[in-house]
Amino acid sequence: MRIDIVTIFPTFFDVLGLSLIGKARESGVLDIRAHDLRDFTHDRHRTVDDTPYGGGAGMVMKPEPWGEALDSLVGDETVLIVTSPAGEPFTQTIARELANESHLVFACGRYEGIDQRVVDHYAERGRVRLLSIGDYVLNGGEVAAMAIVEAVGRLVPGVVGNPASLVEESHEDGLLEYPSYTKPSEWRGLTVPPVLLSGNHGLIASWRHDQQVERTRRVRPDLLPD
Ligand code: 6GU
Repeated sequence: MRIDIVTIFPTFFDVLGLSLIGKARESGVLDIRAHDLRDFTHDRHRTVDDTPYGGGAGMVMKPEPWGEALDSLVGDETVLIVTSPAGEPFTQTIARELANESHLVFACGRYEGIDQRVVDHYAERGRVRLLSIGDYVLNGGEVAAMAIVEAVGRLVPGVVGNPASLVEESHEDGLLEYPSYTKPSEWRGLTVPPVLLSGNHGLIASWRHDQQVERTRRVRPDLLPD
């Protein structure tokens, strides 16, 4: 999968050279490139923002640098992802959809966002998704894009070594994951639930499912059917 990221802070994405995503890049499974939006400006100050029409606080990102940057990257196969607190909530379901794509382009907004015509222009010509990673405000879309790249990237075949580890995770079956334990069997007076030492795999599976339901009911009742 090819991933292009357009941002005014391309070095933000240097951390994608680490860990599993970094290994997948070295092996060629993921081709991730960060591009500096300012390289698509033509004035001496490399200006990317201006004051909002209609007034108000803050600055808006100008459409022209975005148009030049995205024209150079977006093709017929591309899904353009615009990170925005006003976007649709990003979920594991969307991560699975995006993991089937061959090319993602991320547009990371800063300030009060990108001129709306940029989204409208590319939505008329291809596939665009406005995505938010949660109900809180970040200073820009970079951290959100990073979260989406990691959530999608690890679902691309060959990125996570053992595909079985992708199955029993929070959100994969609509529930939070069950609690996990490893050795020693007693630590600071706390013991491991005896069922996990029983060797009875049917009993363990049913205990884990109960734990998932109980945890989800307690912490995220919104995920459970009514
Ligand atoms: Cl995608 N961008 C910004 N700036 N803030 C956010 C967000 C995105 N998702 C949640 N908060």
